[in-house]
Amino acid sequence: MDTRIEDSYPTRITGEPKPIERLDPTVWGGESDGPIDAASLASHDAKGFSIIEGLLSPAEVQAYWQDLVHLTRDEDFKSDQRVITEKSSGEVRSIFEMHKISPLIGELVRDPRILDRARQILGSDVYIHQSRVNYMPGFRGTGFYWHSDFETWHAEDGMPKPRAVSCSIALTDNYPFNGGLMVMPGSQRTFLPCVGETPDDNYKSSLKEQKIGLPDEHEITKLAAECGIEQFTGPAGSALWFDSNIMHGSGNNITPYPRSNIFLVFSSVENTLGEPYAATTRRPEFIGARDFTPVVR
Ligand code: 6CS
Ligand code: FE
Repeated sequence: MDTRIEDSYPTRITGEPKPIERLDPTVWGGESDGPIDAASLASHDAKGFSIIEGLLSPAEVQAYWQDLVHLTRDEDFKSDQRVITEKSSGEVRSIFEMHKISPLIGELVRDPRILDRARQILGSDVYIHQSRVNYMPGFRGTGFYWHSDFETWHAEDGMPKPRAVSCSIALTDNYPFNGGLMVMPGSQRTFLPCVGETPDDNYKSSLKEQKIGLPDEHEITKLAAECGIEQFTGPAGSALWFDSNIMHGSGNNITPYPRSNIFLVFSSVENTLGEPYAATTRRPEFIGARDFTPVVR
């Protein structure tokens, strides 16, 4: 009997990658399932992302920012495996599992302004797949090349479907010139398989600089021509909700202004992780959580 699990989104392949049309919805809930009105829900469904200015107040953001500054100043904490440093400068690039490290962020995931939107978009109870802060420091902050998060979460964490959504909250002002996140509107409806086998312990290098799981330039060019490119900019406290499979990336930051954002990744309790679809071993749980307990207020 063929025990291989059915894989609707094969990736990390050899040979010629062919785009796959997404089989799954972008928005799973309806207007009556939460705070997002019908027009905003329809726009998120079409574009795969939505922006809410002022989701958090400046005072709230200041508290989260202080938490982050305190953490990045703690030399001992820098040796924690959840802290990813910049390849060149050694400065903090990301801190994972922030919802467990920071009680404030642990509360934020339960905040109705966040939780109710995640449940509405995913149309079910939700669990936290991953949380992180991407610090993107000034002068030497390096970006993230074009990619789909779902491609990695499917290949390396065993996430079956793109029934997950990220909420990126700006802790500092996000400008076009300090590494603001770029997205291709509507690209979430196309799954781009990537060529190349997943190396063992790939996460030890991919979180510093992703080399595997990147679509080829020809496919990125076609997608950009079809979808265009938009950018998330806005004052601290603004939030970008984006689909797990939207093509996105960010440039380097050589300005004096850090572009530090919290990322909270919600997945549906109908979309729990199995075995990796294209990797030999699971990634650590601080990257791909395996506690599928629904987040409740
Ligand atoms: O591998 C991951 O889970 C991470 N990599 C990227 C480039 N974005 C999503 C996530 O933080
Ligand atoms: Fe990403």
